Amino acid sequence: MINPNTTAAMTAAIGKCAAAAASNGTIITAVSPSMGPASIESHYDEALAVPGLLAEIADAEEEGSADGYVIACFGDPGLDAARELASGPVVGIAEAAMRTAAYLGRGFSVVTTLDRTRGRAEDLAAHYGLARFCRGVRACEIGVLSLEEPGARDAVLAECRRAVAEDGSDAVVLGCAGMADLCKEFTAELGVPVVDGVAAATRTVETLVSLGLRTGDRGEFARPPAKPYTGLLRDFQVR
Ligand code: 2AL
Repeated sequence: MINPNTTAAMTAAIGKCAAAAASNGTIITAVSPSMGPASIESHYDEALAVPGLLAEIADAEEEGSADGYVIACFGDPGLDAARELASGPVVGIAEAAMRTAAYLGRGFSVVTTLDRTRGRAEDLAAHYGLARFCRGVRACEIGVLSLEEPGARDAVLAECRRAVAEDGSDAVVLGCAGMADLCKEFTAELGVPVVDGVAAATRTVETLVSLGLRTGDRGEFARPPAKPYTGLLRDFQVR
Protein backbone atom coordinates (compact mmCIF):
# COMPACT_ATOMS: atom_id res chain seq x y z
CA MET A 1 0.00 0.00 0.00
CA ILE A 2 1.91 3.02 -1.23
CA ASN A 3 0.76 6.44 -0.14
CA PRO A 4 2.60 8.51 -2.75
CA ASN A 5 2.69 11.56 -0.51
CA THR A 6 5.20 11.81 2.33
CA THR A 7 2.84 12.48 5.25
CA ALA A 8 3.43 9.60 7.67
CA ALA A 9 0.20 10.08 9.66
CA MET A 10 -1.80 9.77 6.47
CA THR A 11 0.13 6.64 5.47
CA ALA A 12 -0.70 5.06 8.83
CA ALA A 13 -4.40 5.93 8.49
CA ILE A 14 -4.51 4.51 4.95
CA GLY A 15 -2.79 1.33 6.16
CA LYS A 16 -5.41 0.94 8.87
CA CYS A 17 -8.29 1.30 6.40
CA ALA A 18 -6.64 -1.16 4.01
CA ALA A 19 -6.07 -3.71 6.77
CA ALA A 20 -9.72 -3.38 7.84
CA ALA A 21 -10.81 -4.08 4.25
CA ALA A 22 -8.38 -6.92 3.55
CA SER A 23 -9.09 -10.63 3.82
CA ASN A 24 -7.76 -12.69 6.69
CA GLY A 25 -4.21 -13.68 5.88
CA THR A 26 -3.43 -10.66 3.73
CA ILE A 27 -0.55 -8.61 5.10
CA ILE A 28 -0.79 -4.90 4.35
CA THR A 29 2.48 -2.97 4.43
CA ALA A 30 1.80 0.76 4.19
CA VAL A 31 4.71 2.87 3.00
CA SER A 32 5.36 6.36 1.71
CA PRO A 33 8.29 7.60 -0.36
CA SER A 34 11.39 9.02 1.27
CA MET A 35 11.19 12.07 -0.99
CA GLY A 36 8.40 14.07 -2.55
CA PRO A 37 5.50 16.36 -1.71
CA ALA A 38 3.63 16.25 1.62
CA SER A 39 0.34 16.06 -0.30
CA ILE A 40 -0.64 15.74 -3.93
CA GLU A 41 -2.95 18.53 -5.12
CA SER A 42 -1.54 19.63 -8.47
CA HIS A 43 -0.01 18.19 -11.63
CA TYR A 44 3.36 19.39 -10.33
CA ASP A 45 2.91 17.55 -7.01
CA GLU A 46 1.82 14.49 -8.90
CA ALA A 47 4.79 14.45 -11.28
CA LEU A 48 7.28 14.89 -8.42
CA ALA A 49 5.62 12.20 -6.29
CA VAL A 50 6.30 9.57 -8.94
CA PRO A 51 10.10 9.02 -8.55
CA GLY A 52 9.77 8.32 -4.82
CA LEU A 53 6.79 6.06 -5.48
CA LEU A 54 8.70 4.07 -8.12
CA ALA A 55 11.67 3.77 -5.75
CA GLU A 56 9.36 2.11 -3.19
CA ILE A 57 8.24 -0.40 -5.81
CA ALA A 58 11.83 -1.03 -6.96
CA ASP A 59 12.85 -1.71 -3.33
CA ALA A 60 9.95 -4.08 -2.71
CA GLU A 61 10.70 -5.89 -5.98
CA GLU A 62 14.32 -6.31 -4.98
CA GLU A 63 13.28 -7.70 -1.59
CA GLY A 64 10.50 -9.81 -3.10
CA SER A 65 8.34 -8.49 -0.26
CA ALA A 66 5.05 -7.74 -2.06
CA ASP A 67 2.61 -9.85 -4.10
CA GLY A 68 0.91 -6.71 -5.42
CA TYR A 69 0.65 -2.96 -4.97
CA VAL A 70 -1.96 -0.28 -4.42
CA ILE A 71 -1.18 3.32 -5.37
CA ALA A 72 -3.17 5.22 -2.75
CA CYS A 73 -3.66 8.64 -4.27
CA PHE A 74 -6.74 9.57 -6.27
CA GLY A 75 -4.72 10.88 -9.22
CA ASP A 76 -3.32 7.35 -9.72
CA PRO A 77 0.16 8.87 -10.18
CA GLY A 78 2.74 6.74 -11.96
CA LEU A 79 0.34 3.82 -12.44
CA ASP A 80 1.53 2.75 -15.89
CA ALA A 81 5.21 3.14 -14.95
CA ALA A 82 4.60 1.11 -11.78
CA ARG A 83 3.08 -1.65 -13.89
CA GLU A 84 6.24 -1.81 -15.99
CA LEU A 85 8.37 -2.27 -12.86
CA ALA A 86 6.26 -4.56 -10.70
CA SER A 87 6.09 -8.30 -11.06
CA GLY A 88 2.68 -8.38 -9.32
CA PRO A 89 -0.51 -6.45 -10.09
CA VAL A 90 -0.67 -2.69 -9.43
CA VAL A 91 -4.02 -0.97 -8.88
CA GLY A 92 -4.73 2.73 -8.41
CA ILE A 93 -7.42 3.84 -5.97
CA ALA A 94 -9.20 6.04 -8.53
CA GLU A 95 -9.33 3.23 -11.02
CA ALA A 96 -10.52 0.69 -8.44
CA ALA A 97 -13.11 3.03 -6.93
CA MET A 98 -14.58 4.11 -10.26
CA ARG A 99 -14.69 0.58 -11.67
CA THR A 100 -16.35 -0.63 -8.47
CA ALA A 101 -18.88 2.22 -8.49
CA ALA A 102 -19.83 1.31 -12.05
CA TYR A 103 -21.14 -2.03 -10.71
CA LEU A 104 -23.55 -0.23 -8.42
CA GLY A 105 -25.86 1.67 -10.73
CA ARG A 106 -26.11 3.83 -13.79
CA GLY A 107 -23.91 6.61 -12.54
CA PHE A 108 -21.62 7.83 -9.77
CA SER A 109 -20.28 11.14 -8.53
CA VAL A 110 -16.76 11.73 -7.29
CA VAL A 111 -16.30 14.02 -4.29
CA THR A 112 -12.73 15.22 -4.08
CA THR A 113 -10.57 17.76 -2.28
CA LEU A 114 -9.62 20.94 -4.14
CA ASP A 115 -11.42 22.25 -7.20
CA ARG A 116 -8.14 22.21 -9.13
CA THR A 117 -7.96 18.38 -8.83
CA ARG A 118 -11.33 17.88 -10.54
CA GLY A 119 -9.83 17.87 -14.04
CA ARG A 120 -7.53 14.97 -13.23
CA ALA A 121 -10.44 12.90 -11.89
CA GLU A 122 -12.47 13.67 -15.03
CA ASP A 123 -9.53 12.69 -17.23
CA LEU A 124 -9.11 9.42 -15.33
CA ALA A 125 -12.80 8.54 -15.68
CA ALA A 126 -12.43 9.03 -19.44
CA HIS A 127 -9.09 7.18 -19.53
CA TYR A 128 -10.65 4.14 -17.85
CA GLY A 129 -13.62 4.21 -20.22
CA LEU A 130 -15.98 5.24 -17.42
CA ALA A 131 -16.97 8.75 -18.49
CA ARG A 132 -20.44 7.40 -19.28
CA PHE A 133 -20.88 6.46 -15.61
CA CYS A 134 -19.31 9.58 -14.12
CA ARG A 135 -22.11 12.06 -13.51
CA GLY A 136 -20.11 14.66 -11.69
CA VAL A 137 -16.79 15.42 -10.07
CA ARG A 138 -17.25 17.75 -7.13
CA ALA A 139 -14.79 19.46 -4.85
CA CYS A 140 -15.32 20.35 -1.21
CA GLU A 141 -12.36 22.79 -1.40
CA ILE A 142 -10.58 21.21 1.55
CA GLY A 143 -6.88 20.43 1.14
CA VAL A 144 -5.67 16.86 1.61
CA LEU A 145 -3.92 17.58 4.91
CA SER A 146 -6.90 19.56 6.23
CA LEU A 147 -9.27 16.60 5.99
CA GLU A 148 -8.51 15.78 9.64
CA GLU A 149 -9.46 19.26 10.87
CA PRO A 150 -12.75 19.96 12.68
CA GLY A 151 -15.58 20.63 10.26
CA ALA A 152 -13.94 18.86 7.33
CA ARG A 153 -16.00 15.71 7.71
CA ASP A 154 -19.27 17.65 7.64
CA ALA A 155 -18.18 19.66 4.61
CA VAL A 156 -17.31 16.49 2.68
CA LEU A 157 -20.61 14.91 3.73
CA ALA A 158 -22.56 17.99 2.60
CA GLU A 159 -20.92 17.80 -0.85
CA CYS A 160 -21.78 14.09 -1.03
CA ARG A 161 -25.42 14.95 -0.25
CA ARG A 162 -25.44 17.54 -3.03
CA ALA A 163 -23.92 14.98 -5.41
CA VAL A 164 -26.73 12.52 -4.74
CA ALA A 165 -29.44 15.17 -4.98
CA GLU A 166 -28.16 17.18 -7.94
CA ASP A 167 -26.24 14.66 -10.09
CA GLY A 168 -28.81 11.87 -9.76
CA SER A 169 -25.99 9.50 -8.90
CA ASP A 170 -26.51 5.99 -7.56
CA ALA A 171 -23.16 5.93 -5.75
CA VAL A 172 -20.55 8.33 -4.41
CA VAL A 173 -16.81 7.81 -4.89
CA LEU A 174 -14.55 9.37 -2.26
CA GLY A 175 -11.89 11.26 -4.22
CA CYS A 176 -8.94 11.15 -1.82
CA ALA A 177 -7.11 8.46 0.13
CA GLY A 178 -7.45 10.72 3.17
CA MET A 179 -11.23 10.20 3.06
CA ALA A 180 -11.02 6.40 3.42
CA ASP A 181 -12.06 6.42 7.07
CA LEU A 182 -15.31 8.24 6.22
CA CYS A 183 -16.69 5.50 4.00
CA LYS A 184 -18.71 3.38 6.45
CA GLU A 185 -20.37 6.29 8.25
CA PHE A 186 -21.18 8.10 5.00
CA THR A 187 -22.78 4.98 3.52
CA ALA A 188 -25.13 4.87 6.51
CA GLU A 189 -25.86 8.61 6.45
CA LEU A 190 -26.35 9.04 2.68
CA GLY A 191 -28.39 5.94 1.92
CA VAL A 192 -26.42 5.28 -1.27
CA PRO A 193 -23.28 3.18 -1.66
CA VAL A 194 -20.10 5.10 -0.90
CA VAL A 195 -16.93 3.71 -2.46
CA ASP A 196 -13.50 4.18 -0.92
CA GLY A 197 -10.70 3.42 -3.36
CA VAL A 198 -8.31 2.21 -0.67
CA ALA A 199 -10.66 -0.64 0.27
CA ALA A 200 -11.69 -1.30 -3.34
CA ALA A 201 -8.09 -1.41 -4.58
CA THR A 202 -7.01 -3.63 -1.68
CA ARG A 203 -9.64 -6.20 -2.53
CA THR A 204 -8.95 -5.85 -6.26
CA VAL A 205 -5.25 -6.61 -5.77
CA GLU A 206 -6.18 -9.59 -3.60
CA THR A 207 -8.49 -10.87 -6.34
CA LEU A 208 -5.86 -10.47 -9.05
CA VAL A 209 -3.19 -12.16 -6.90
CA SER A 210 -5.51 -15.03 -6.00
CA LEU A 211 -6.33 -15.54 -9.69
CA GLY A 212 -2.64 -15.48 -10.56
CA LEU A 213 -3.14 -12.35 -12.71
CA ARG A 214 -0.73 -9.46 -13.21
CA THR A 215 0.05 -6.95 -15.92
CA GLY A 216 1.39 -8.66 -19.03
CA ASP A 217 5.09 -8.17 -19.65
CA ARG A 218 5.22 -8.20 -23.44
CA GLY A 219 5.25 -5.02 -25.46
CA GLU A 220 4.09 -1.81 -23.82
CA PHE A 221 4.25 -3.03 -20.22
CA ALA A 222 7.53 -4.94 -20.45
CA ARG A 223 10.28 -3.73 -18.10
CA PRO A 224 11.62 -0.40 -19.34
CA PRO A 225 14.68 -0.67 -21.59
CA ALA A 226 17.97 -0.31 -19.73
CA LYS A 227 19.78 2.99 -20.29
CA PRO A 228 21.78 5.50 -18.30
CA TYR A 229 19.90 7.93 -16.06
CA THR A 230 21.84 10.98 -14.98
CA GLY A 231 21.97 13.57 -12.22
CA LEU A 232 19.55 13.19 -9.32
CA LEU A 233 17.88 10.32 -11.18
CA ARG A 234 21.03 8.24 -11.66
CA ASP A 235 19.83 5.56 -9.22
CA PHE A 236 16.63 5.10 -11.21
CA GLN A 237 18.40 3.27 -14.01
CA VAL A 238 16.58 -0.02 -14.57
CA ARG A 239 18.78 -3.09 -14.66
C1 2AL B 1 -4.97 13.03 -3.11
C2 2AL B 1 -4.81 11.79 -2.44
O1 2AL B 1 -5.57 10.82 -2.53
N1 2AL B 1 -3.66 11.89 -1.74
C3 2AL B 1 -3.11 13.10 -1.96
O2 2AL B 1 -2.05 13.50 -1.46
N2 2AL B 1 -3.93 13.79 -2.82
N3 2AL B 1 -6.06 13.27 -3.91
C4 2AL B 1 -6.68 14.49 -4.13
N4 2AL B 1 -7.74 14.50 -4.94
O3 2AL B 1 -6.28 15.51 -3.58
